[in-house]
Amino acid sequence: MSGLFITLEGPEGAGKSTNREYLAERLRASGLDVVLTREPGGTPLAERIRELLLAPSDEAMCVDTELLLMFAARAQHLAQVIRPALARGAVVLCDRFTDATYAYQGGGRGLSQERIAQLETFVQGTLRPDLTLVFDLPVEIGLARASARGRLDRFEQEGRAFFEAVRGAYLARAAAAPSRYRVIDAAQSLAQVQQALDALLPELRGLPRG
Ligand code: Z5A
Repeated sequence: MSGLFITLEGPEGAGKSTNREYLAERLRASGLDVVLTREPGGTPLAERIRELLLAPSDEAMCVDTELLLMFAARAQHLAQVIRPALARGAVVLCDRFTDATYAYQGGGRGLSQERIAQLETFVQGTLRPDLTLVFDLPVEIGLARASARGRLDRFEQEGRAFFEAVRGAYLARAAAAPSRYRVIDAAQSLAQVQQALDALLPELRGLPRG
């Protein structure tokens, strides 16, 4: 593979969706072939799995079902979008990936890291992101931003303790492997967050491919 795989992560309302287009445009302006995508989703079938995962339902979803659906969507996304784009040398910019599984299904739902790691290897083989940007902010700010958008999805209906665990899991992963993660203070104004992204651009453009 000769492309570059960059993922955007962070808790609720951190600004990933707001900033992913900005980052994609800045990288495209450098002449790079950028594929902007997201998880769960990124293909028609994976987007249908996303709908199952996000829709509030009277039937509680088992945590193992949730975990397997995340990886089912990921398998489809990898086969249809991510691996072909990396093979042709593109930069893949993905809004959430397996770090979200460790944070939400691991930190939030309490599933073991070992269980998640087994599925990660089964579905991804050795493929891991080259770089992960963690948009970090206090839970109460993220929840206020998300709730201002209106109707809450199945995850957004969780309580504060769930989101504190999610945030803690992201920060622990970033601290454990600092060469792969860059933590961005997402509580700042949008202009300041975008300045921080601009400061990362030389590094992103210069990352080794493959
Ligand atoms: N999930 C999982 O459990 N396991 C997995 O493996 C994966 C996902 C892959 C869907 O993800 C859910 O799937 C997610 C985790 C779970 N559930 N949750 N929660 P998603 O990424 O599609 O949905 P999301 O996390 O709910 O995204 P989000 O809330 O939309 O967050 P965001 O994209 O980071 O935020 P945003 O939409 O860009 O911004 C939110 C609002 O804040 C918006 O009105 C902006 O205008 C505003 N904003 C953004 N930045 C700023 C700044 N700097 N200042 C002020 N206001 C701002």
